[in-house]
Amino acid sequence: MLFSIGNNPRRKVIYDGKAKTIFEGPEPGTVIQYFKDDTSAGNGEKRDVIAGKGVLNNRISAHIMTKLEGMGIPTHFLKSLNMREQLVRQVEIIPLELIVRNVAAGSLVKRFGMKEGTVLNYPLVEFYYKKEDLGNPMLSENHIMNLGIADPYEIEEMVTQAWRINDYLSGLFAGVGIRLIDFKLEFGRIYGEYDEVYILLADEISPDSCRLWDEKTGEKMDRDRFRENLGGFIEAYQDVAKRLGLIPDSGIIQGGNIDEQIASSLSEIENELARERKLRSINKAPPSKPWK
Ligand code: ADP
Ligand code: AIR
Repeated sequence: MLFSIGNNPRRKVIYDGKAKTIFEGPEPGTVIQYFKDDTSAGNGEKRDVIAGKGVLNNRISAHIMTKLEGMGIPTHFLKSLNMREQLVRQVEIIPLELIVRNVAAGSLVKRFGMKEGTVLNYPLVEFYYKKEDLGNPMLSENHIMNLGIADPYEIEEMVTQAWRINDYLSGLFAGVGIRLIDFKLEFGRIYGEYDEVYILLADEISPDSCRLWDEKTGEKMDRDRFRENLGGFIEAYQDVAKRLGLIPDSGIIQGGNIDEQIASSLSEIENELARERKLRSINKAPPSKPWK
């Protein structure tokens, strides 16, 4: 297999993050996302390695991105390559985290003194600056424009997609007995031949980036299990994957060990629409260099 291991010395690392490594892709304009088992909280202050987390997140994110593409939301995801890797379009990441919230939890509770579990009257979209040395501060749209992070057209596109993603994902998870409390999105730009801009959903959507509560028991099924030392972390992630029908009911991780045979035999996920879709440019003006 051409792309099999994450630390293949022949492959160029573009970025080594807390949860994923980004490698150079096989074709121009593509990169490979390698999902690690490294787990962190509080911007990396608390860390651990939890066997199988990367495999589950790779699979869950590939599934969700493909579903979103089917809803007409352009994503970076192209196809899964193996149990830990996926081929995605390389984008210029817009250094923002869009957080969508349906229910008060996490930093919303801390910042505004709300009671955890309060259903929000109006789903909320917040922006945070993806800049760890500044502590990822919260931003307004006006900050985003003034700092030159994104322009009003791009902001509108990201927010519109965020609402649609929230509607779709709330239904997807409700269908398997899970409440979508909140989640984080990242978007990126790609440029067309006339320098027109297209916005794609990037990064991952998984229990690392969402808050997911069991509908009946209220049990947390996401990274808060790690943040709050609740135990049963990998079991919860595995349960999410099982309910979505992405792994067999017997699971792929037992007693802290991943069953490599089952994990590597999981069917591949391909986002056929991503190759076919004619992307919609959010260009503000007609192409400036039509002769190019
Ligand atoms: P962190 O940067 O917080 O350590 P990760 O470990 O998840 O996070 O690293 C993955 C990095 O790859 C993130 O910084 C993310 O913005 C970036 N990224 C995600 N999708 C793409 C893409 N399609 N093209 C380029 N970079 C991407
Ligand atoms: N998140 C925020 N930064 C990174 C991630 N993954 C996610 C959290 C949570 C949501 O964004 O996992 O689902 C809101 O986080 P918080 O801490 O602002 O309440």
